[in-house]
Amino acid sequence: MKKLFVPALLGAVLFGSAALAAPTELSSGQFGLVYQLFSITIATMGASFIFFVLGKQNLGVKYQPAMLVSALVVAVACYHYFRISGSWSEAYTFVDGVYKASGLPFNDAYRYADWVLTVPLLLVEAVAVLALASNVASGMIGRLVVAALAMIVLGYPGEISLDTGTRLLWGTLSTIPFVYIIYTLFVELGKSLDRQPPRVQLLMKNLRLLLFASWGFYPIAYLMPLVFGSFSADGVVALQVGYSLADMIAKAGFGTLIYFIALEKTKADNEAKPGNLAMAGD
Ligand SMILES: *C/C=C(C)/C=C/C=C(C)/C=C/C1=C(C)CCCC1(C)C
Repeated sequence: MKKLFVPALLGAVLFGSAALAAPTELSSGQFGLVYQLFSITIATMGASFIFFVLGKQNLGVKYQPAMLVSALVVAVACYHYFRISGSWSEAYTFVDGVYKASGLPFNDAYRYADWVLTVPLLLVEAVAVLALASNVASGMIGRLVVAALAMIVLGYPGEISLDTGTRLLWGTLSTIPFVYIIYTLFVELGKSLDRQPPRVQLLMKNLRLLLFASWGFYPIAYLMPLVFGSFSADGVVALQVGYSLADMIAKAGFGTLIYFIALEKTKADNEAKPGNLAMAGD
């Protein structure tokens, strides 16, 4: 199964990358909003990379790999936002007070290439945190990663299509593995809650909320071109704004919460050690 998804996706990305449409004209407000947001996203990803690398030192050894994965996720995203932002600038030229299509396509395939790398890493991160809290089935991460790749591969043909029916069809197919992932994480995160100290419990509840709110944002952003009319200026702006906000929360925000969970657990481990050896470890 896994062997099929990767070549299929690479094929889709290569095939589709030249075919991405962008509206022929944007107001300077529309162009600028997306441009500024890409810029803020680059800054957020870069700053959180430094935070995760430096913060790792404050954590117990067993919590450090999760921070390393967080750092990788935001580094990969930072690079891709550079490319996305560059492509956005190249796709438009400023003429007579408006931004007109330059003829170079806006290449949104960077976004899907980014997801192929960062979504499996985020799942590894989520499962790593769970593994510290409960006995997670060993096959779970493999199934989640396959589902994530299926979700992205199935979403891509719809993303690059100008046709409403095509967009809805692939979007619906992509939602099937999406629901599986969300359901699995919801159940597993719920199970691990009772075994946590109260402070960690509250943070884990916030983590669950953040995960569902941010991941749930992607399919909504995906629908924006349909809400505003297929590839209208407003639709494309709403889609880019939605994906960028969701990415900041799902990557930088998620990693930051995991840092604070790991910090609390490190403290709890240290408190448990000297007086009560029998209780140490979890
Ligand atoms: C860092 C990037 C993340 C966490 C990306 C997550 C992406 C999704 C949850 C995308 C989901 C989609 C659907 C559920 C249906 C429509 C197509 C997608 C791919 C936008």
